[in-house]
Amino acid sequence: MPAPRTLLLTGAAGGVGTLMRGLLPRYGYELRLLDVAPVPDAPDAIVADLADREAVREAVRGVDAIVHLAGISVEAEFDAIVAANVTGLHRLYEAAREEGVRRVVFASSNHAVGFTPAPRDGEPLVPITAPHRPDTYYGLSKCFGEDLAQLYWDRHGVETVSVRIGSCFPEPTSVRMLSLWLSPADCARLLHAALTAERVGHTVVYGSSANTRGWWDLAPARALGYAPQDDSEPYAPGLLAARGLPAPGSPDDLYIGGGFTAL
Ligand code: NAI
Ligand code: 15L
Repeated sequence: MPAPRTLLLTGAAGGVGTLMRGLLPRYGYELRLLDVAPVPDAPDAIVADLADREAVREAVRGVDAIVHLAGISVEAEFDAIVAANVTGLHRLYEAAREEGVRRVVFASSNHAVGFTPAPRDGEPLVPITAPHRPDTYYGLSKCFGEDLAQLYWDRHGVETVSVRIGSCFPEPTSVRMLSLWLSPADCARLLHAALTAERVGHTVVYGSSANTRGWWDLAPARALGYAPQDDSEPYAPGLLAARGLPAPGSPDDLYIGGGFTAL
């Protein structure tokens, strides 16, 4: 598809949204911002809940693509998760369909496959074909999101790249994150690849940097044109000295989802 120019960035007030507001314009995008919370230093941002059908439809009108980060990003009460991450997501896709927006990048999560065993040294990387194994209601909502994206491709021709983000923060802050870290710069690279790749249909990829201790097969993301430049390894000596390896049999030792599997 032609490179999108105008993007709706939902969740613009959040952690990843704030980082991407700084980085995505370097790729030539013009951003329209939406969040239920006010977006600092962005007086033009749309302050609206995903539940607000009219506001969401107006927000998507005229954009070339959507980067969808908004939603509850941790474990919470089931009803709250459903409102934001299930009903809210449906509102967004309906608006995209109605307004003719052809490409969405959906922020899925490692917690959609959180009960997948973390590979040991020498074991194969986790393939993208690994089945859903949500570790929380939050992870379950991301499984739903991936399936909703598939439905909107098959039924309505709205393309999506679902990115199962590992841990996107300025730096890794735990030993587990050494395997899952997605640096902000690599996140922007991956979003750009997902926005510009041809004919993605619905494609699911893992989203991490090129971590020496990485757990995931990044081939599907690389096939979109993603070329990660960062590696968490420089943070390893400090984190290991401060925290040591996860205790054998602990959630961080056993599972990709780490502590979420024990909430
Ligand atoms: P965050 O919690 O910092 O930001 C989420 C934003 O969505 C917030 O600003 C919040 O106000 C907004 N929001 C929540 N409910 C909303 C609603 N009903 N309507 C409109 N806006 C709403 O989360 P973060 O860390 O920035 O994550 C962004 C996305 O990426 C989330 O979907 C999260 O699940 C996903 N993700 C993030 C990871 C990370 O490492 N930060 C890892 C895996 C997935
Ligand atoms: C996520 O899905 C969360 O949104 C984020 O806050 C982190 O907890 C991340 O996963 C992680 O697993 O490190």
